Order: sequence, then structure tokens, then C-alpha cells
Amino acid sequence: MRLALVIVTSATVAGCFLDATGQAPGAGGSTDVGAGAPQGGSSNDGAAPSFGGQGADDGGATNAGGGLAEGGGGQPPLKGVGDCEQVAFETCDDCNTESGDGCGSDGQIELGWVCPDEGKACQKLSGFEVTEGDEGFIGGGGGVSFDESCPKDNLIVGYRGGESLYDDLVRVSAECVEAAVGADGVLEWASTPTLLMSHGGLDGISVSVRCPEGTFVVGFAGHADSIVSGLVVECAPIVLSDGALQQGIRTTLPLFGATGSLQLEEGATCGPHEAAGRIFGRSGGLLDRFGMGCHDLSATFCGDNAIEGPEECDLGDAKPNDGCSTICRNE
Ligand SMILES: [Ca+2]
Ligand SMILES: [Ca+2]
Ligand SMILES: [Ca+2]
Repeated sequence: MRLALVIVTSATVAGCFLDATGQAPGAGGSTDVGAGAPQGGSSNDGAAPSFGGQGADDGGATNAGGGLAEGGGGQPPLKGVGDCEQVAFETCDDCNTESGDGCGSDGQIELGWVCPDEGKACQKLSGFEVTEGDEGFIGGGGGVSFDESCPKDNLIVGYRGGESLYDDLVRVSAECVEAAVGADGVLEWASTPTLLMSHGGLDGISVSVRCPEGTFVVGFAGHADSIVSGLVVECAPIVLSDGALQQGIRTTLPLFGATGSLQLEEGATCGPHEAAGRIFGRSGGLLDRFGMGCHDLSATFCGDNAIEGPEECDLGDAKPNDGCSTICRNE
């Protein structure tokens, strides 16, 4: 943008002084050109945005001297970035102008980081800790109870089971995947899905649903009376937003099982910072009751001097090559 303006200015100046004799005055002279000038826009070039005013002046001076070649070159750091004060356009200031440490050369927080303290190093999302969250179930009270949770750092991504000829679910099991933090602060699948123990009978045809890769189960509704007929499962990505792990946009999977011509009723809905990590219910030869438990995912950060959740170390910064990685694993 600035380059284009500079070219217009120099063309104007050149045209203007074809007839005139003396040397060109300072860059500001464009107003003297008056009417004949192509593109009246040249007066704009003084109107630098709040940052970068310096660069514009330099460019003008070079042009006055006649040298067309290049004004400045490269991208000078934006004025105000790295001065330890967070102002105006900045969303962070970590006292340097480098990117890759959570606060970029443009004064903006980088993906996957939080910068809670002005003038201090930013902290990188290193993982999550789990506490029990919401839960809910559908179905009746027959059979015997079961309760299964995914292993540590795992979340539910799908279900497998069997469906009878009479539109009932005869068994169910959950698929779990290890969730790990990606470079951009998005939870990713870090393993292939593994199956929890199956509950219910052995008959029926096999049925299954699974969330799209990179998304996790966050709720279900279902069709049931005293026996569960089918489940409608919702999935969502989990992303770092405003310093917390939050669900992204939900998608609904195809029906798991059958409707049994029963109304759809609410099962469990995980809160905005939760995802499913547990199934429970009752079963015998059929699936009498099905429930899902949500895990509250509290984000942990590398660089806050506290070893939390999945962290193996935390040296108070999120720098690599000092024995403790950017996500606080031993190097
Ligand atoms: Ca600043
Ligand atoms: Ca920085
Ligand atoms: Ca930490």
C-alpha cells in the first residue's frame, strides 16, 4: 500500500518539475502542484496510521532526492510493540518484538497462547486437567449397573453396540481417544480409538457412530422407554478461547440404533468447557439405561511456574531448549 502511494507521489513531483527550474523542495510540496496533478491523492501520504509514522517520512525524503529505488525495505517493527506497555492496537506486550513466544511482532496474541500479564512472558497451553462435570441418562431401571471411564487424558469420540430386530439396543461400548494439545491450541486426537468394555447382550447386528477426526462427544439425546432404542450423539472440536478450553461448533451424528417410534428425549449435554469421558447405565440381555458423564476440562499452561495436569516440568517460561519444552515436557 505504501509503495503504491510513494510511486504516485514521485510521478507527480517529476511531472511538476519538468517545466520548473530549481530543485525539488521537501516532500510536502504536493499541494503546490495544484490542479493539473494526476490523482489528487498525494496529500494522503502524510496521514500515517497510528503506528509507522516514521517510515512514511523516510520514504518522502528519499524521493525528493530523486532516487527511485526502494524506500526503507523490510518490515520495521510496529511502533509501540515490545516496549512493555500494552496499548491501543496491542493485545499483548511481552517486552520484545519477536514472534513464536506467544506475543507476535504485530503485538497480537498468537494461537494457543495466553498473555495474562502485560510486560511478562506469555504462557502456552500445555494440556488439561479433568474434574467430573454434568451427566444425564435415559431408559429404565432393569438389569445391573455399569460405569466405565476413558483412561487419563482420553475423551469419548464414538460408540459401538448391537441393535435387535425389535429396534432395541442390546449392548453399548464407548470409544476413547487420547486428547493432546496441537500447536494452534486445538485439542487433537493423539491416538487411535480404543474400546471400553461392552455392556449388554451378544445378539443383534453391529452398529457404530464416531465423531469426525479432531472432534469429541459433547452430548446425546435418545429414544427409550424401559429399554434404550437409539442415541443421537453430538460432537464438537475443543479449542483454546479466552484462556479456556471451549467447545467449537457442534455437529450431530446419524442415529445410533433405532427410534423404536419413541420420542427423542434429552440425555446429557456437556457444558461449554466440558466433553464426554464416561458412560454408565444398566444392562442385561438388552440395554436398559444409558448415561453419559462429562469431564470439565480446565486448561493448564506452561510458563506459570506450577506443574499441573500433564506437565512434567514448568520453569516459569515456555521456552524450548532449557530442559523443559514449550508444553512443559522434559526435553
Ligand atoms: Ca507496547
Ligand atoms: Ca514476542
Ligand atoms: Ca504450568
